[in-house]
Amino acid sequence: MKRSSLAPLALGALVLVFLSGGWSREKGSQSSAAAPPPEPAASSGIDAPVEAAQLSTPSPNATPMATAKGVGTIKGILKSPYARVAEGVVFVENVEGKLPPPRQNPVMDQKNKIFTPHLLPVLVGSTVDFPNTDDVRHSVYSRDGSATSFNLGQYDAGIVKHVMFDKIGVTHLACNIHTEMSAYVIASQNPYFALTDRQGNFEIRNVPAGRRKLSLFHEKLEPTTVEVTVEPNKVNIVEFTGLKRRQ
Ligand SMILES: [Cu+2]
Repeated sequence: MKRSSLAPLALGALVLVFLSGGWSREKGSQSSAAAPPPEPAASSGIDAPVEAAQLSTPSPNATPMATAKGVGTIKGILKSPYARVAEGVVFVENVEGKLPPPRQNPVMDQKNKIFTPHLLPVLVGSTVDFPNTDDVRHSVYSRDGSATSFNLGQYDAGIVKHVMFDKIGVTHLACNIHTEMSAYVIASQNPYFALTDRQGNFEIRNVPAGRRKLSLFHEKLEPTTVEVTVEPNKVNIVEFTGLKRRQ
C-alpha cells in the first residue's frame, strides 16, 4: 500500500483511540473508559483472585523536585497472595519540599453503582471531582475515621461535586443509597505513589534520593512500612514481606 493511502487510516485509528478514551487522563487519575468496570470481587471482600480484572496502574508522573542529590526509581513487589485479590497503594512518606496539586482534578466516578477507581491516590491538597455519571441518584459521604470528612448529600445524574482532600491519610467513601458502594481516596504528602498491579508489582519514578520510608495501603493487608535507600539514577528494588492480613 502506498504511504499516502495509509495516512487517512492512521488518522482514523488515532481519532478512534481518542474517542474511546484509550489515552489515560492527566496524572493521578485512571482511565476508566478504557478498562472494564471493576469486578465486584475487588471490593466485596471475596478473597478469590480475579485473574481477568484489568487493573491500570496510574503513572504518578511526579515532577522531579529541584534536588542536589538527584532522583531515582523505586521498583518493588508485595510478597503476599492478597496482592492478587486487590490492588494496593504504595507511597513515600515525608519528602522534603512541597508540590502544588495537579491542575487537572483527579476523578472519582460513579457509574453502574460502582466508584471508579476503587483506590484513588492523590497529592494532599488535591480537589477530586465526583461526577454522577449514572442514571440514578447517589449520596456520597466519608465513613467514620476518614482523614477527610464530608457528606455530599443526594445528587442527580449529570452533576459533578468536588471535595478537597487537604489532610494526609485514607478516606473511605460510601454511598447512603447504595450500601455496596465503597472506595478509598489516599491523600499523600507528596506525588511519589503508585498502585500495585495484580502481581503486586509497583514502580515509583523521580523519587528524590536518600533514605526513604515506603508505606502500603491495602484493603486486605495491614498498613506496612519498609525503608529503602533511593540512589540517584538507579532502579532501587524493594520488597514488602511478612505482610499480615487485616483482621
Ligand atoms: Cu449510590
